[in-house]
Amino acid sequence: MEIKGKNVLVFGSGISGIAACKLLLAQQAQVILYDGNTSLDPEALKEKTGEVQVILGDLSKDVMESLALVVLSPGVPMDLPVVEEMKALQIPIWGEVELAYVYGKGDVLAITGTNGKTTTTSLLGEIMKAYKDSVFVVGNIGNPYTDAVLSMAEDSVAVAEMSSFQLETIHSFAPKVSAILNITPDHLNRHHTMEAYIAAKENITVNQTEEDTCVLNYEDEVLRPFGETLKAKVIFFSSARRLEEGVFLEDGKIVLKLNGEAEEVLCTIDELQLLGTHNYENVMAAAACAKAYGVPTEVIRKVVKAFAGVEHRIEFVAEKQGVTYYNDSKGTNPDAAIRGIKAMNRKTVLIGGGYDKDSSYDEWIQAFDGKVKKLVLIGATREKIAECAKANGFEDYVFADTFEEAFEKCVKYAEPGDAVLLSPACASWGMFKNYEQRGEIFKELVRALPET
Ligand code: UMA
Repeated sequence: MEIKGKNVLVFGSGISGIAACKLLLAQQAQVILYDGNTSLDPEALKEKTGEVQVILGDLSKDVMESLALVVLSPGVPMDLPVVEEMKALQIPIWGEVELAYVYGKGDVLAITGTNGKTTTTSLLGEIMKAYKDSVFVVGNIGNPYTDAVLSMAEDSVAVAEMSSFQLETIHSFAPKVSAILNITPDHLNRHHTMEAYIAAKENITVNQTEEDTCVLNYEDEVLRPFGETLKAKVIFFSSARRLEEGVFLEDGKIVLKLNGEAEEVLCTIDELQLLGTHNYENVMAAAACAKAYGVPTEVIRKVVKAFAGVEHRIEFVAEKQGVTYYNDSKGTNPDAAIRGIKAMNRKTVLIGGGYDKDSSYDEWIQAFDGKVKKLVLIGATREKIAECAKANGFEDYVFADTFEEAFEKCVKYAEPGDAVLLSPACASWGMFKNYEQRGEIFKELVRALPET
């Protein structure tokens, strides 16, 4: 599509929207930046983007009818009434990822899944950087894909973390290698049904051909049969069994058995700095993606052994007065938080609760397994989680009105030898800008505690 001189509306003025505006201005489009939030400052937005028209609040029919294209930020739902109106007017609607893909250069390696995507994307990014010069790590990880586009060349590689929100609005996006790590319920308030959520994740493969590869978790009940339906070559990985072909964990070793070649040991799990089965799965997925792209095993081996994990994901913060503090602010859904609590090997005071995504908390509470000595609940979901805890026979919870109060309560309940874990099973929205900010504030509070 030729967009030079045409009116293009960017919906959402967060980091994706700002980056999309800059890319569109570079293509000489007439850019309108639109946001539903009327309390934003148009001048401040223009300072970030350059010469755009800013519209906040209501969007008139006249403006809508003048549009050649709408670029949607990931946080904007496709069933919002104003988006429905745009669809009715048959205005093409692209997600910010689609825009980046259309104008980007080089190959894309894309990773999705409910949990583990940030760790896997970071690790694959590191592997690719050890192998090639021009590598961009982009997407849901916090770096808008459109931001990287103008720096890309034909030999560039984008390693992209893709959320279900982003995958809902792609059209031609075709990664050379894709991976779906796992699918468990999340974001049901946005997608409404599990089927729609699964469909969004599976969309990552929709434009792949026989030339491309899709890496899938053999132990995931949705993904195993899904592998049978794909045009792309499939590489399975498994943490629970030896595979005929694929990447698997056996006797504490990560084994590569690919392309009909002799099997080789990538590393033992003792050689990794990452802990827990879910992390071994992330390593296997990243290794499978890198092998599919032709990276030599030796390069992959060196990087996976050196990789120390990502911030906000079961991150050790400090030991203060004999209590160990862990930041798992990235535990934004019950499944991720189950991994957080499972990683604890001592009595734990746990901070939970936050934004309501219509999740069910039963399995998370059941995973406490006698380890949680006190659950400190915050945010919109605190009553819902308390009810669920009671129904599951867990009554050691208290409420806190602010995050600071929750933290003070943790300090009070934790005794030497215990852990304090921020792993809320909920998104941060409503109390914080994002999970990073929640994690940073937690770490600041920990650091401010006296040493002894
Ligand atoms: N807005 C509206 N109307 C709406 C919704 C939003 O006008 O109905 C406006 C808001 O007023 C705000 C802007 O849109 O000004 C925010 O846009 P956004 O929510 O798309 O946020 P960005 O800052 O662009 O960040 C997005 C991703 N956010 C979401 O998907 C909610 C970031 O993922 C991502 O890092 C970034 O693009 C770069 O790709 C964050 C996230 O929480 C980390 N992701 C979810 C997750 O991981 O679970 C999916």
